[in-house]
Amino acid sequence: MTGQGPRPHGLPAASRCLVMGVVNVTPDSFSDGGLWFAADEAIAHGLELAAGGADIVDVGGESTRPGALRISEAEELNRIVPVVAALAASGVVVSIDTMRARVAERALAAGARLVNDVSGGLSDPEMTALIAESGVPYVVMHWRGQSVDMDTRAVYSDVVAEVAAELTTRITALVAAGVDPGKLIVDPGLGFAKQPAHNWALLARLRDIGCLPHPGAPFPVLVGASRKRFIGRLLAASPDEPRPFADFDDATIALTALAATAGAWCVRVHAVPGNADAVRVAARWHEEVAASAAAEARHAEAAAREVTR
Ligand code: PMM
Repeated sequence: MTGQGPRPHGLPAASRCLVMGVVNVTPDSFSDGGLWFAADEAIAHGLELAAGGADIVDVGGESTRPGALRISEAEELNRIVPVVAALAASGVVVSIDTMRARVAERALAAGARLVNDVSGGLSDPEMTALIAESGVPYVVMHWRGQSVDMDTRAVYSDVVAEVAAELTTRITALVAAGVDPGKLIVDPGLGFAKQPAHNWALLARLRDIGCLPHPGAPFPVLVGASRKRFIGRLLAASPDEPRPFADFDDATIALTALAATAGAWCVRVHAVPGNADAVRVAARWHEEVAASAAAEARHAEAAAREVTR
């Protein structure tokens, strides 16, 4: 069902899974911290991602890697505003990755078109009102607390059911506050208060994450698996020898193809071109599967008509 699922209003529409390229304007993000910390480098990188096939470029100023401490709002604004403004002025569809309402507001004023909040509105009580008033598409990620100690919250008896229930609670609160459910995108929050086994269980049941028991479902699903630790664990030569981040990109592309085939609306990735190829391959594969299923149904119908004649 790649590209055939629900789509939020106000964002690029394609008959395939979309690709969101990541620009972390941070000194300490998990896989690319410090690489694009200067505004001109971040802008050049965002333009490169767009030229390489990113449908959306996600700009973030605060690292959310496990153990990360918060930075000040002023520092976050200094990092992201010039980057968002320059990319948006160049025609790039920009998403702002922030947990702060004031940062989201400034980014929207600078031209951002989507708010990506890893806390799903739980970190800043003012975020919900901003999203309701601005009417922009909003990513509601599953989150259980700030990164500094999130690993201690990775305790589930049924991770898919609990993540779905907690996302439903967030969606109910957002819609009650006036947010249009047609603008909501859900995200299972891979790596956020999740052990590797939790991430794999969520990936295997992606459809359940979109099909929440709430009016407006199924919701578009965003998947952020790129370069996350659970991939390095899977591919480690031995448990104490994790793969370096730079070597995760081929596995990320494989996950992208699988997520697109499972109906993901968008994948959030660091290295764009290979993932942009993968979503196109998945879409063409899906198109053929759908065409051959339709042909089979037509044949079965014709055969049934022959029998009843
Ligand atoms: N992961 C990170 C940051 N932002 N946003 C969404 N919606 N989903 C994610 O999985 C996600 C995110 C952390 O990744 P990075 O620091 O390696 O970019």
